Amino acid sequence: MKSFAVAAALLLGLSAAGGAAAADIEVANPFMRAAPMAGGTGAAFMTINNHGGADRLLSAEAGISKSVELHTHVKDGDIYRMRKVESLAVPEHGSVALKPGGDHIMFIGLNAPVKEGATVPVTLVFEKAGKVQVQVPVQAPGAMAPGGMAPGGAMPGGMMHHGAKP
Ligand SMILES: [Cu+2]
Repeated sequence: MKSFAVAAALLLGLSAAGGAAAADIEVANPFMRAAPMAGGTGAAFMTINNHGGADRLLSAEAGISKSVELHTHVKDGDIYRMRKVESLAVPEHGSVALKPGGDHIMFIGLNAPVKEGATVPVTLVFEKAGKVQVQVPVQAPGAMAPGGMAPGGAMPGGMMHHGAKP
């Protein structure tokens, strides 16, 4: 019994001292792109600022699609392909930028078209900080940055190829 109490105290001490708390996570400039098709995919981008200890983004949850995955882009020859990742590291007192062409949150199997001007509630699930709610505004298709900035022209290569598709 004594060793159990010591272990419990240790665990309590660790959870209080280590890692990030939800209050340490601050999400800046979230946005996603309008997606015209039910059954299609969508992507959300944001900057995650961590004012606490090292943490990991484990998953994201949203009611707009069948599944939500964490994706990154990897170069495959001349083409950048999206690939699912199990988690994204959020460094101690650092930040992670989820942006077009890099890491992003992927919505797969949209229940309905996602319209420009709407707001999509997304829950980020962190290993240490737990759940963090983000309201993600929907911008024009192909938006590259928050605030309604559209790309100056079509991106070279246009559509991203989806490497994670079965
Ligand atoms: Cu993706």
